[in-house]
Amino acid sequence: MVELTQLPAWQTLWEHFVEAKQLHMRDLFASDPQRAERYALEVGGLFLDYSKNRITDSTLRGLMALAREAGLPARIKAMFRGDKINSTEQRAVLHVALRNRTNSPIMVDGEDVMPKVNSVLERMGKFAHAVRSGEWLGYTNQPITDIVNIGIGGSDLGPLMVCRALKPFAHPRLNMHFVSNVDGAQLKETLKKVHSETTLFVVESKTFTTQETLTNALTARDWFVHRARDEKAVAKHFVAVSTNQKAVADFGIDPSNMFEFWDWVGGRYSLWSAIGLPIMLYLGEENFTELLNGAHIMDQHFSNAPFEQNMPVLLAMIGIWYINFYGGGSHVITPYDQYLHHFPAFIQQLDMESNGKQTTLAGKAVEVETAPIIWGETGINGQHAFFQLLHQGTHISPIDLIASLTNCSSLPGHHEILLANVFAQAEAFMRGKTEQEARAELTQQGWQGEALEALVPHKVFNGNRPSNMLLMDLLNPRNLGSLIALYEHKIFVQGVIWQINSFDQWGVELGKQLAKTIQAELLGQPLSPEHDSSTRHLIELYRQANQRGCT
Ligand code: G6Q
Repeated sequence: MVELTQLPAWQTLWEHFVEAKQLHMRDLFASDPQRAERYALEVGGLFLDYSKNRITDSTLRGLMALAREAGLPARIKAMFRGDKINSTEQRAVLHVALRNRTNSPIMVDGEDVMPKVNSVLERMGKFAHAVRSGEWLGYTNQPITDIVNIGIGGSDLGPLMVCRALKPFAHPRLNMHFVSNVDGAQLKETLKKVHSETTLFVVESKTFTTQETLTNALTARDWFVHRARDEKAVAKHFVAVSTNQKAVADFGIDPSNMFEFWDWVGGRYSLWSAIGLPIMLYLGEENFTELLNGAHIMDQHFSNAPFEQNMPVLLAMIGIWYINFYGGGSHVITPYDQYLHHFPAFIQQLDMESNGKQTTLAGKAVEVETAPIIWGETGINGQHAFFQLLHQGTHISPIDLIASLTNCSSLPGHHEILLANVFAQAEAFMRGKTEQEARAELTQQGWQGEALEALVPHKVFNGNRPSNMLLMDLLNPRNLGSLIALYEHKIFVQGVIWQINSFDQWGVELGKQLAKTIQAELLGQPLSPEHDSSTRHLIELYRQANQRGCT
């Protein structure tokens, strides 16, 4: 594999960058009245306006050439075909199979995975129907009113984000709770809100060895058995989602209450699998299917559309332009939609755990920056907090602005304010305010002389700050499915360009290993001589505090 920095397109892009970095988007818009029209794209229910980026036709030509030279067409085919592209774990990467609505065969180790996928979906559907209809009864013959999902990372963030995003589609009887943190506060506060007789616990863990999840699940089980006074009642109130049947059985959950998935589903890509069970319970089978349909639309688009009109490829390559050429190592996600409150955190894991890598597939150190730091918050709140840095700070942080066009709020006036703000922010980022404009504005307000001149520099906005506008007609299951799949594929494309494996996560291991030793030491075992002085001191502080107790 030719190294990225040796590819001809990489060199050409650097030559182009020397000129391109002088350009201002104001001028690009002024010189091309068709720019917004030309740099826009619609896929399913998603509309992308990428015109407010520091790009020209030459930039896009160069970036698409780079994608081709980096072997992207072959890598896309390899993923969809079920090749073991997660090479460090020797696994296929097949979240696309989970939403393969055409059911075309996808082979892993000589076996078509589609029958297994469909059979688990069917079981999930039956179970969800039983719970939602009130047919599934708790140990005192009452229907379920509360579902508590216990899981962390990929076994939490996806279901959490989707359930919160699609709350208006939820069953009116059901309340959905999520417990991920091993800090007992989260479980304790959740258990205060629910009743053992009407609560269903869904324990989600791909490996079923994750300490946080198993600790929370055991505590929840004890809490439940203490109230039900009957071990057998657990079968009506605990189900598991895992790839590890033995560990589920050892934990005490009847394997007939287990929903299966497979090692070719990565944790952060797993909401489409049985890990989506809480989504199906809360929103119903039909809405879950719509979520899959939306993702499938994006999958088909991604694998078939020419790169120049391919939404994930465009977003990924424009991202590469900023990260690797402008040196902008941060990317902001701002939904102008309260229901998408958890979306930035979900994308943060998806991107940073996938592409936060420093070793290429060939085992060498990468020569370029990889994953940007992903951060964000609902946009309108962000405007009153961190947008100052985006407008006048010294970093380049491209921003994705996400909103729904149709006003579905029953509260008059709100949606217009929201949308006016998202459009205005994109315009302000692009256009900025020149010194001349700032001076004229202040003069009109009555400022003059030294006071005027002292204020002018502070009122200048350089503009030329990149943003992508992602719009949906409505935030519904189908459009959300497409939106999530868009980011999944964008991240995959960037991983291909950087020649890294986007589907492992060895970086989370070291801390876990060390925590095991420290946990024993907190409980009184002698301190390991291998600790540094800071860690030893921290452990001592813990011991002293716990001798004093909580009063
Ligand atoms: C995701 C990661 C990670 C994982 C959690 C939970 O891709 O691998 O976030 O999902 O560590 O793991 P389990 O599902 O095995 O409990």
